[in-house]
Parts: sequence; structure tokens; C-alpha cells
Amino acid sequence: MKIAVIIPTYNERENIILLLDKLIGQKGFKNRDINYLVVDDNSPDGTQKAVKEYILTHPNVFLLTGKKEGLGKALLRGMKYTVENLKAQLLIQMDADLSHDPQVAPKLLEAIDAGADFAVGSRYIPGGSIPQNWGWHRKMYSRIGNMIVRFGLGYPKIHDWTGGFRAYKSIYYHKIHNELPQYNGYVFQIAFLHKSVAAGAKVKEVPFNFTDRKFGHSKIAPSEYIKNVLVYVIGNRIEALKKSTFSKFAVVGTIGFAINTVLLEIVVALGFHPAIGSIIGAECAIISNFIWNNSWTFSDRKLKKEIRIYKFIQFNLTSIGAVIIQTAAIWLGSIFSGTQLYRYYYVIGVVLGLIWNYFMYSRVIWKKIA
Ligand SMILES: Nc1nc2c(ncn2[C@@H]2O[C@H](COP(=O)(O)OP(=O)(O)O)[C@@H](O)[C@H]2O)c(=O)[nH]1
Ligand SMILES: [Mg+2]
Repeated sequence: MKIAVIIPTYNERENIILLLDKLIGQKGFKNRDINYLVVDDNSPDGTQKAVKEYILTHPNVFLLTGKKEGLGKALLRGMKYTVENLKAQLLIQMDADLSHDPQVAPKLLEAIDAGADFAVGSRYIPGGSIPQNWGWHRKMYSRIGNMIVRFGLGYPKIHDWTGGFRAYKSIYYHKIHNELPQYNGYVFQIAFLHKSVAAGAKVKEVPFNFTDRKFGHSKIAPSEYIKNVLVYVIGNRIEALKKSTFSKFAVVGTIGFAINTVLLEIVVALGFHPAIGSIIGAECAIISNFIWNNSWTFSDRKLKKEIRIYKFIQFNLTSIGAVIIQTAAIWLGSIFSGTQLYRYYYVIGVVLGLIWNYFMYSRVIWKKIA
């Protein structure tokens, strides 16, 4: 299998050759078909000159240059090049500053050999660590940021989202690269892992001890870190909610409720009995709910024309069922504690009625056909 190691650099002259030497010398890399790609954003410190000299004696090392547009863009360019030009099926991604232990790189490949699609170098599982000498605020940013992602996105089993020391099958680049150009810095690392997992990647974490760089300095500002992480996680949750069947069901129900109320008022204002207003309002709401749920909430299970009338009758009966549940809640409540608390039981009744409706819609009327 063809493998490529992608190393983004910006002012890493002192580090990059040391790192390449260590990687190429790894026992675990012998007998593997590995190329190395340095993605440098025209570093002013002479990184490119050092790499070009190194390439003269190391034909499996490549250099990709470009203008500085941030780490995310550099990584994407690197992925594109290794996949399209070097035909890599497996990619390793790591920092140039020796923070990512070269001895762990072969272990990432072993995790893939053992069945994972995406091996994540992790500082936050037993055997891994962050540097002792990091200031408390940097430690806190990193820990809290990763916690927010873990629990906010709902993947508690993945502990390190921002480390950026990883190996993955290039198929995930093909699947998700179109969704990535808007992300940068740490958020790029989060988005890449998150979208890969959402695309079905099986993840295995491999512990490693993150060491502070000896040469040069960090380019990624931690100040915006928590804010950017929160924006990603919250944005993602809102997107998921928008797509969820239940929230669409709630929107349709609210529209139905508004139709019901407005029609009741209009019919009464025209001089008719409120009971007539109620019947007209309720039936129009039911029709609206049926149409919207069929064409939007459950659009993936749209009803065929020939059964629509039959399903509409079923839908009406279901709605009567909700009215019965709501009335029964108020009636039973008033037997236990008198009629003063009717509003309280009304709310309970409405909630039970909603659960009933949602259950009937999703399991009976718009039942999934396996
Ligand atoms: N090509 C490129 N590499 C970058 C850029 N920003 C950071 N890097 C590289 O990405 C890796 C991680 O950056 P670093 O500044 O060490 O971040 P930190 O370890 O989170 O403090 C290093 O190898 C950097 O040289 C960039 O804009 N372009
Ligand atoms: Mg670093």
C-alpha cells in the first residue's frame, strides 16, 4: 500500500531535517512504501532551501510550496497532492516541530493494519500526555476545548480532536474534502476527524506524549481557540437539529396550532358558534399537518398517491386519539386534585399527545419500509 506523510511547515528550518531523518530511520517504516511531503508556505527562514538540499539525496521526499493561507489550507493542498500525484492510499499527518514523536508514527500504521480507518494520536488517554511546562491557561484551553468537542458533538470515546497527529485512509479525503475549505487551524483538525467519523471511519486512538518544540515558536494563536471550537460545535448541533425529523414535526405542529387558533377566531368573529370554529380550525390544521409532514418531515417516506386518502383518514383518527389523551389527562387530574389545576394537567396532556402523535406518524402512518 502506498503511504504518504504530510508535514506542514512554516519557519521550521531547524526542525524539518531532524524530523525527516528520524522518520526515515524508523524500524516500523522499513518494508513500507512511504513518501514524505513537506508543505511549506514560503517560510522566510530558509526551510525550503534546507528541504531542497535534502531531496537531492532522498528521492522519496517531496516539497510543495505556496503562499501562506493557514494550516488548514496547507494540509488540504498536501492531501490533494499526495492522493493525486503520489497515489497514496494511506496518509499520515504530523507537525514539523518534533512535538509529534516520530516513534509513534509506525504505531498509527499498526492501528490501521489492525482494522482502523482513522488512527488518532491522543494526548488524553492513558499513556499519552501534554507537556508539564505548558502554562496553566494553555493546558486548560486544550483540555476544555477537547471536552467541548467530545461531548458537544456526541463522540465521548474520541479524546483528542485537535492534536493533528494522525493516519487515515485516503478514501476519507475523497469523501469529505469539499466540505473542508472553510475551516482553519485547530478547527480544521476537528472538522476533518468529525466528518470522517460521520462518513463511517472506524477510529482507534494511539497514545503519545506531546513534547514542546525546542526550536522556533508556535504559529497558532490560542486566544480564539475556545470561541472557534464553540462556533463549530454549536453550528453543527443547529444543523443536526434542522435536519432532525422531530424538530420538523415540531415546526409543522406549531403551524397547525396557529392555523387552528386563527380560524377559530375568524369563524367566531363572523358570528358562528365557537364549536363550529373549533371543528373548522382543527380540520384545517389537520390537513396542513398532513400535507407538510408528508412533503417535508417524512419526505424520505412520502406516501404513494393510491394510499394517501386511506392514510389521511388514519391521520385524522390519530389526531382524535391525541385529543382523547389530552382530555383524559385533564379528567383524571381533576378526579385526583380537583379542577383548579386543570392547566397543569392540560400541559401534561399536550406533551403525552405529542408523543402519541410522533409515535403514530413515524411508526404507523409514515412507517419506514425496510
Ligand atoms: N504550511 C503551513 N504550516 C503551518 C502553518 N501554521 C502552522 N504550520 C505548521 O503546522 C505545525 C503546527 O504548528 P504550531 O505552530 O507548532 O502549532 P502548535 O503546536 O499548536 O503550537 C507546524 O509544523 C507548523 O510549522 C501555515 O500557515 N502553513
Ligand atoms: Mg507545535
